This record gives sequence, structure tokens and C-alpha cells, in this order.
Amino acid sequence: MGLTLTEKILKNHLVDGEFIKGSEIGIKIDQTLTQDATGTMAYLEFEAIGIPRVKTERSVAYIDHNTLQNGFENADDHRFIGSVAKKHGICFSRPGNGICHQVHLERFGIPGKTLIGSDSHTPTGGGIGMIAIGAGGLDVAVAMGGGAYYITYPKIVKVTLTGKLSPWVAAKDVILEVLKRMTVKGGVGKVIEYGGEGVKTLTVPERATITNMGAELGATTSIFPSDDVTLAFLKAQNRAEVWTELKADDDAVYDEEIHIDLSSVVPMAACPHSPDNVKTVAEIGRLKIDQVCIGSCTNSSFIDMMKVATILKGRTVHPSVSLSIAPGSKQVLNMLASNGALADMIDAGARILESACGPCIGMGQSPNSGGVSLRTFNRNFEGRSGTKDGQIYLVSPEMAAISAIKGYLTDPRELGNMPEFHLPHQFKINDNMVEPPADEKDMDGIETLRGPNIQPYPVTSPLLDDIACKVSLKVGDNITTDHIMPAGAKILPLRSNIPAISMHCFTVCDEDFPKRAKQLGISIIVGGSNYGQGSSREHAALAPLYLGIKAVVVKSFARIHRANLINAGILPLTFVNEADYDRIGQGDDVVLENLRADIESGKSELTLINRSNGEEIPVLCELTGRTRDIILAGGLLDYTRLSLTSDAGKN
Ligand code: MIC
Ligand code: SF4
Repeated sequence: MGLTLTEKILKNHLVDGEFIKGSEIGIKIDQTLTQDATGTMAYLEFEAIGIPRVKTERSVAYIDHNTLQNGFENADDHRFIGSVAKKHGICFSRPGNGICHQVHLERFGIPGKTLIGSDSHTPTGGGIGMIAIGAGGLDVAVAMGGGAYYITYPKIVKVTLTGKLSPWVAAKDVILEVLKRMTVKGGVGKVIEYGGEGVKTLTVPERATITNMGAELGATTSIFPSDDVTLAFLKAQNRAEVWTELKADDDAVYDEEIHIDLSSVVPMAACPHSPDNVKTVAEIGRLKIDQVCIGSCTNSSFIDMMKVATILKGRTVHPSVSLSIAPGSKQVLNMLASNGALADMIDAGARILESACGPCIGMGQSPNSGGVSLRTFNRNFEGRSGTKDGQIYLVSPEMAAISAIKGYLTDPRELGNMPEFHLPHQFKINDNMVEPPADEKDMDGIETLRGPNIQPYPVTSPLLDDIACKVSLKVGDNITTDHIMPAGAKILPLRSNIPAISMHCFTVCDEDFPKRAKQLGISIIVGGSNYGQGSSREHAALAPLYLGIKAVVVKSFARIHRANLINAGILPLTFVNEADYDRIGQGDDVVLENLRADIESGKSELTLINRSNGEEIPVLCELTGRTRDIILAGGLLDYTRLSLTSDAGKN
């Protein structure tokens, strides 16, 4: 039986476990990336593990999220990350060099390699044929130290693409079509593998848009084959030597199959407040808009920007619209500056932002009250823009640009004939904003520069014998990590300070939660299905850890967040019967008796007793041997330290 592309790469990297669907496997990680909003914590964790030099083939630290410097905090974090990177063998992509995923694709990604990144959109690398997975910072720290990365052996979904996109229809519309069909939880536990004749018609940046936003499906990752189109991209980046051809065997067997005829895809938008709330322009109707933001790791490539510049050229942004554009990298911005396209954007009235995440993570450009904002980004969760009642629609760059001119949501096909847009034969290459690490012999002399806002990892403790406490919070379905640990310009500077950032935990849902949880000492949270979807931020587990949360009981979890809870030593529990969600309320007194003994013995079905109404609720605690040991130890950091000491004891 032939192998899928995913299986081929996983097989080459398997270091623990067996190829059995649904079981846990450990894979060797070739490359890692971090960004600054998760990076400080990841490097503090790396330091705490105590391995002097990274063991990966390539690790890169990017600065792209917290680039507004309203106080000393973000600049201190940048300086800290730069110094840690230099010392421990990590390349440092300085602020201004661009968004991690865009730059990694351009300069570092290699077909067939594994990459984990402390950012949920790491699957962008799938556009170049990598197995690229978003993970918590601690998992990235362990991988930098040479440890394996663990995932559930995924189901593999084949998306067969045929035909060719019609003029002005974009890769963004393809992934919106997939989201419409599969929903934001349809990809959990799955890898989405693209194949079929239609693949050849998509450039690497288009493929990367699709794999990037596969994160919104909840998928482990998404991947395209590495073919002639990949080679052309790498050649134009002066990196042809890293190319290898990669594709699935013809007789590969998939768990699910989907077919998309590219020629039948039409321009679409994801409506507020979920990336799977997808409608065609015709279905939405004439929608007056207030703001347009173009950029983000989903749609900020050179080709995207050239399409935007072509549409804007000679026109003026509508008087009632504010248009901002953030090209994805220094390379992109520089090329637009050299060929005159930047001047066309400026001339039309676009507000040019630096090459960084910017408005996508709420770092500025929040829309007006109740404002309608079209964005080429990947997430439109409520409040993420910084304006609580902002109405965010996710669209292609083509649709964003023409709508900015017209003042209302516009089908880009109204533009008529489309000029040909080609990938350049040669990108403008200058890696001067990537600082190489110091030589190993010099590393001891390098001091890590820590600002006063950088606080240590929260205190952990081994799993308790019993948990008897109150339910400090009950929430519904599809809770995102933006609900649990909001971002934005005011809160992001606290990413290196868990005690301070914890005071914002869940405040979007309930302003009193942090105070209440702290007063209770220990407590648990109850939630609905797909709990923790969205970002990889481990702060959504570390803040609850700091606030004394011992367990989270839900109908189902999103993958990365569940792993982050385990890493933080918080018990992830699911209802055996989803209807039991109604038998437990906020403020109830609950107990899990003999917990430690039960977990030690490998028992997976536990009983949560609700002492407030006498109900006995069966809950599942599905752990593997490894995750069980992590939970017993009080989290991955303690587990790693313990295993390092016991390994040292053996020598
Ligand atoms: C996001 O898009 O939500 C982020 C900000 O990039 C996050 C990481 C973070 O919260 O720091 C992600 O996607 O993982
Ligand atoms: Fe940055 Fe937005 Fe991409 Fe997250 S989704 S990495 S915030 S551009």
C-alpha cells in the first residue's frame, strides 16, 4: 500500500510510538520558530531546561507581534530574545524583517523537513512541502533542546484540486470554501493534504495562504507537494539546492476525501465572528464598510501586494474608508519600493504599516465603534480587533482593495480583465536583518538582557491526591484562546509577566473571573465544545495555572490548547455524556477523589462529584504514558527537569 505525503515525512522523523491512527507519536524536529509574543516565555523555559545550545538544524526567533513600543516592555522583550538567541545558537530576525511565517517561507523553509513554531499559523510552511505544526512555547523549548515533539497520529484528508481559479478569484477563496465545508472544528486530529492537477496552477505563496488558514480548521497541519512550482519559488529565493521532489504515492490511502474544482470557486468572505461563517458576496449583499486592512501572515506576499497595488493604481480610497497595508516582510516591502508599486499604494491613500502582524493581533488600527472592517487576515473572533463590537469580515486582497475604493463590499470580478501576475524570477535578497548566533566558543561570554517586566515561569506543583474546589467559571462552545487570554496592544506587553497578564484572563467573558479565581485558591473551569480554538498562546494555560485552575472539564478541546494545559499541569477532562454539561454550574462545589492514585494506575474514566446537587458525573481523562507522567509531575517543565536529572543519575 502506498503512502501519503504526510506519512512519508512523518515516517522519516518517527522517534517514538507506532503508526496507529489516534495513538501518540514522537517526531524529530528539524527546525523551530518563535515569535516575540510567545518567544520570551519559550526562551525562559528553554533556559530553565538548562541545555546550552539548540540541537535543531535551524531555529529562528522572530520579532513581529509586539512591535508597538508604548512603554519599555516590548523593547525589553526584543532585547532579551535577541540576546538569548545569540547565546544559544538561534538566528534572530530583527524587528522590521517581517512576519515570522512569511519570512520563514522565503528564507528558511525546506521541503520534507519538520518545523514546529510557537504560533498556530506555523502550517504556512506546508505551502513549501514541510510538516509544519503550531505548538506551545514549552514544546518548542523542548524541541530546541533536542526532544521529540508529540502529536496524535493524524487522520489524513485529501483535498483534490482540479481546474484553475477564475480571474480575480483567490487562494483565500479556496480556503474559505474548505472552511465552509469543514467548519472550525472539522480539522481536529487531521492533516489536510492537497493534491490533484489543480495544485500545479497555484504558486507557493497561494499554497501558503491555504495551509496558513488551515489552522482555522483546527487541523494539525496542511501540506502541499513539493514540485516544479516549489522549485521555481526556491530558485527565485536563491535556495534551489534545498529542493527535493515530494508527493504522495498514487495508491496512497486517505481517511477522507474532498474535491474542489478551482474553476467553480467564487469570491467569498468569512462574516463576523468566525472564520467558518462563510458567505458569497451576493449572499451578503451591499455592505457599507469603514475600514480595510491588508496584510498578515495569510495574505502579505509579493504577489498579493502586486495585485493590490494594481487595483489601487490611479484610484483613491473611498472617503469613508481607512485603508492600511502591511507588506509581510522586508523583502516584499523592498521590492514594492523598488518597482514603484508602493508609490501606487501611497498615492491612492493607503496607510502603510511596518512589516509585522499589526492590526491582525490588535496592535493598532482598531475599527470605529460598530465599524465594518474587511481584512485579509485569518481570524475574526469577537473583540480581537480591539473594538468589542467591530464587525470583521475576512476576504482576499483583491476583494479588500477594490472594496476600499468603492466604499462597500465588492466582488473583485467587477474589475473585468485581469492582468497576468507572475512570481518574480528573482526575489530581492538581503538577509542583513537576520543576526546569526555567536560561535559556540564565545557563547559563555554573552549576557542575557532581562528587563524588569520579565517574570519567571509560574510555580507548579505535582498533581494533588484529591481536588475539592468550586467551579470558578462556566463558558459555552467555541471558546477561543482570545477569550481566555486576550491580546491587543494593551495586554500583549504583559506576555513575559504571568502574574500581571493573568489579571486579564477571561475578562472578555467575565470581568471578575481573575479576582474570583485567585480568592478561591484552587478551582476548575467548565466549557463546551472546541474549547481553546485559535492561537497557540500557552498563556491561555499559564494564566489559569497561576490563578489556581486545576482542571478544565469540557465537551471537547482544540488540539494545541489541550497540549498546553497538559504542559502546564492542568488536567484536561471531557464529559463522557455531553448532556452532563447541564448538570454542573458556576459556583458549584465539586470533588475528584483519589485523583492521583487513579491517574497513576492509568484509569481514564473518573467521577466528578457535584456536591452542590449530589450528581455524579463521569468524565474522561485520556492520557498516554508520557502525558500521564507530565500531569503527575506538575507539567512538562518539571517532567523534563525530572527526566534530565534521572538521566544524569544514570551516568
Ligand atoms: C494569533 O494569530 O492569534 C497569534 C497572535 O499569532 C497567536 C500567537 C500568540 O497568541 O502569541 C497564534 O496564532 O498562535
Ligand atoms: Fe501574526 Fe496575525 Fe499571523 Fe498571528 S495570524 S502570526 S498575529 S499575522
